[in-house]
Amino acid sequence: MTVEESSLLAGVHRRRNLLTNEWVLVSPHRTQRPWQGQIEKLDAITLPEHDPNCYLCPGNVRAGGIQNPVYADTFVFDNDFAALRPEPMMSAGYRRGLLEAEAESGLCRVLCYSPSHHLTLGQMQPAAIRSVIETWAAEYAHLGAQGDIGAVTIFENRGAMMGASSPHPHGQIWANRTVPNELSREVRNQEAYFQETGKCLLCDYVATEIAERERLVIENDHFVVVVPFWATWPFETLLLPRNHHATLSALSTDELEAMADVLKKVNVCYDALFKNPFPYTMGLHLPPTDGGRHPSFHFHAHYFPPLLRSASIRKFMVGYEMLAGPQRDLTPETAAERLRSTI
Ligand code: H2U
Ligand code: ZN
Repeated sequence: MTVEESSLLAGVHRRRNLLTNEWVLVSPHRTQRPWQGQIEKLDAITLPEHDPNCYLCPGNVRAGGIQNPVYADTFVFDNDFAALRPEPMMSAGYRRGLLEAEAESGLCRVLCYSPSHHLTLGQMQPAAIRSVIETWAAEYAHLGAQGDIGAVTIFENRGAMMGASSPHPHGQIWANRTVPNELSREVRNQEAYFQETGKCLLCDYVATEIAERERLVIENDHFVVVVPFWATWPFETLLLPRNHHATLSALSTDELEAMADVLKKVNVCYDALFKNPFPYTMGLHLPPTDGGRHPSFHFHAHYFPPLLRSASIRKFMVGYEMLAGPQRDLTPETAAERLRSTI
């Protein structure tokens, strides 16, 4: 980076998100502002291995009345309060002048990562984390193969601050008939780059981050975790395979192990930052299962953590973010440096 370029990034500037094609406003000087606002309550740190009141623990009865098996590995079930249902509630589209609606259908599943109530991905054994990845791959393949499913979104809400309903290690899987907004924008931008250059956007982006190094947080032979150049959330990260892979099922055994390794490390790193379990929404972007070919798609995982200054002070996406666009204070480079310093 030239001196002129680095001084530009030290002042107020905006950066383009390559995946969404949106601009993010960066105001590095604002990290100094005082805070007399909301202080969050922290989650309990010590949890039992089995909680008789947990809906997700092995052998317990769930809120809908169904009993969980005494599972020993991962466990997947249909969400008892699913947002999507297999049969459309409306049989046709709705159009009244400007007003438009259409039927949506699909399935929602819940995935327990482990029978142990108190574990996090960062505390699980590598083989158990591999098993979570294999379950993600199997669910994506199985749900995506159903003719009426256009996209499968796999995600985890961690911590009460991010709306997780239970501390038991778990995530969710939503399978839609249509392709949701975020995925559709990412598909469009990866496809546009591919059409223009004949190359994969995220392969080129990984190469850029490996060359520049300043936003790299974790790396091994097959994966990298970076604070993306366009990060919106203060400590947002992006986990990417170095090789061009559209889906999880394309990973070799070595790559699977490497992915388990970085999933564990990113968790440990986040928890170390404020010496507390770090809340986030983490999710995988996998190609649409709409029957189309998506050669430009490079799978990846986003981590969107809300914390800003400490374990109890979060970034609020309000005011300007709601009315104008995303804005951040500390630079992605500073965030990456702080995350790296915990390792
Ligand atoms: P969250 O913690 O991210 O909310 O995910 C838990 C999901 O588990 C949630 O969507 C479902 C909720 O509907 N759930 C059941 O299906 N059955 C239960 O007995 C408890 C929770
Ligand atoms: Zn539990």
